[in-house]
Amino acid sequence: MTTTEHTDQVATAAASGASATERFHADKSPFEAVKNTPPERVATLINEVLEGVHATIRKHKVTYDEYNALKAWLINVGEDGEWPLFLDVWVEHVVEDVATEHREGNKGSIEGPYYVPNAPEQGSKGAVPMRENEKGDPLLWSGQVRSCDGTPLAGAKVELWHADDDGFYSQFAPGIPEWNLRATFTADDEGRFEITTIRPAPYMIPTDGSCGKMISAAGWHPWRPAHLHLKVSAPGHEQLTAQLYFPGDAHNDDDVASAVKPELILDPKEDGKGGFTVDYDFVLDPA
Ligand code: MBD
Ligand code: FE
Repeated sequence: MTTTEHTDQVATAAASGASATERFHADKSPFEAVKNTPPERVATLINEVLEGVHATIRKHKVTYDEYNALKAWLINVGEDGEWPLFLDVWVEHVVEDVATEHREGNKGSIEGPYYVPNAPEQGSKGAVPMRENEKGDPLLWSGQVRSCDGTPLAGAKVELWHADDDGFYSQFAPGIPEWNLRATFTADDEGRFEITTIRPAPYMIPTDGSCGKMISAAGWHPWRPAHLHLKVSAPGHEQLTAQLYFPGDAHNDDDVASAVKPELILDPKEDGKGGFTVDYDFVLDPA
């Protein structure tokens, strides 16, 4: 098995997949949310997906070997716990587009599989929890949360989570403190916040799991550009889920998860001490 060395332990696709699957079961109750969906809608959606599959089989004369390869792969995705990863990488961006197309405020982006609620509260100004010698270029980010009409949103919550300088997320890769690079900030009376963190590394889909095998079988690449994940919320407003990116990243134009939008690329300035400062504000749509 190919694994990535990390501290004294190894990050395997199956271990991070199992954590992501467990996280999903713990935080979301999807069957509750859709239990009143009318049968006609359920039938329409399932039929259209199946018709798409049938059409592909006929058009490309899919063989029994290929059908069995698909069957084996689908079984393995579940065994590797990689359904959250697969769906968030190849499907969620369209759900997100549809869910937010009415917005006038900030563009959002997908949540992905690695959000954990209730990260430690740091007030309006502070550093995200990090290790004593956390690797990565320091980043000081100042911003303000406003409503669409320009009103500052005092007390808005800014939840931030991101990968470390090796591209690993706490609680999903081994050997990282529980809340490393995860925090909740509360905007001050003017809706402002100031966050100290480090620049994350690009993220690579694990190559030893089922998603990685599909990627290499198709001749694709496994990379997401470096990104910060956010959820921004304030009473009376729609919650914003977003990601922010860094200019010049090799994968801003071909993110495997199709989740980059030009409005979400930061404009960091060198601080002359090896780090960066950046300003980025959020505008939330009234609910
Ligand atoms: C990530 O870090 C991520 O943000 C997404 C969407 C999918 C896989 C890994
Ligand atoms: Fe991510």
